[in-house]
Amino acid sequence: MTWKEKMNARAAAVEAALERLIPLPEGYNRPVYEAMRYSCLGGGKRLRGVLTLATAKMGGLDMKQAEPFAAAVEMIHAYSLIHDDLPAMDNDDLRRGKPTCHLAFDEATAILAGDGLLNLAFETILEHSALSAETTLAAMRLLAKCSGCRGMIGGQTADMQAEKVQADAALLDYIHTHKTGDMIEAAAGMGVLISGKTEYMEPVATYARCVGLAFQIVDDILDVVGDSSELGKPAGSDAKNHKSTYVSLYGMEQAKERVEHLTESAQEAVRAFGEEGAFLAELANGLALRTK
Ligand code: GRG
Repeated sequence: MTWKEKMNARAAAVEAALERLIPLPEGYNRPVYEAMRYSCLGGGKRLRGVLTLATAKMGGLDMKQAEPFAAAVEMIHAYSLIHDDLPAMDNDDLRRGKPTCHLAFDEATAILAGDGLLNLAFETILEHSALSAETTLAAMRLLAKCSGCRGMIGGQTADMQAEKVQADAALLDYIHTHKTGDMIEAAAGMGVLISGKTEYMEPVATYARCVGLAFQIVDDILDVVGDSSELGKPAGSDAKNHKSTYVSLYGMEQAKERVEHLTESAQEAVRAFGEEGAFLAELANGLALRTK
């Protein structure tokens, strides 16, 4: 199997787990489940979930046992996208090629769907983890920290500040590290923790930090050169919103060079880890070259 075939098979496994784990809409709370399923299913690259499956397998765990953790990280990611798209934040119309949640439903339902996915993520791990309480809690602790105020929410908060002041390199670095990078680190780190191979934690964290930053810089590049229909969201929105990005601060050439350098460092960090290390290295390369 090529890495791309592996990626697709694993993304399909994450999708199937989400399909099983997000309740079917019924009863008086039906709209919130409809909105959760609308935004979380049938779209997205499933990068974070696949990272959890891959690092778990790298540490010797059966990937099936990693599925609740992979689904949980994707639920939190989907919640963050729903809330990020709200009128109070980025006020976006298009996400994953479809109208954003607050347009397909309404603003209140979109807020609740995001909240619902956040809670369901932790409930999913608690209900479906087949691992020891200690291991399960270690993974949950990492996920809670990386998605919380010291992590993704912190990065989003700083990002909102950057709409009021021109971001300098330090602020931009904080935003990129926390808004995007921390969830990638949580995804990869949880796989390691649940596999019990804690000696892999440091190299995998290095890998995730490099991939996370490269991923965000590519996002900034695609906002300039990407195609809205391929991206499934509007291109050019950073410039429209006068937002500082890696490209606006350092220029396109330097941004591309940084992506290359970070990708090499990511690959170096996992080089020694056999077949799954090779998969992670190929994945890092695929993300650097992505067009959506
Ligand atoms: C609202 C608390 C809160 C946080 C929002 C993740 C985030 C924080 C905002 C998303 C804004 C954004 C477009 C960031 C750029 C990088 C990024 C996270 C892109 C989306 O991730 P992909 O490309 O999405 O992996 P898919 O749809 O493939 O899952």
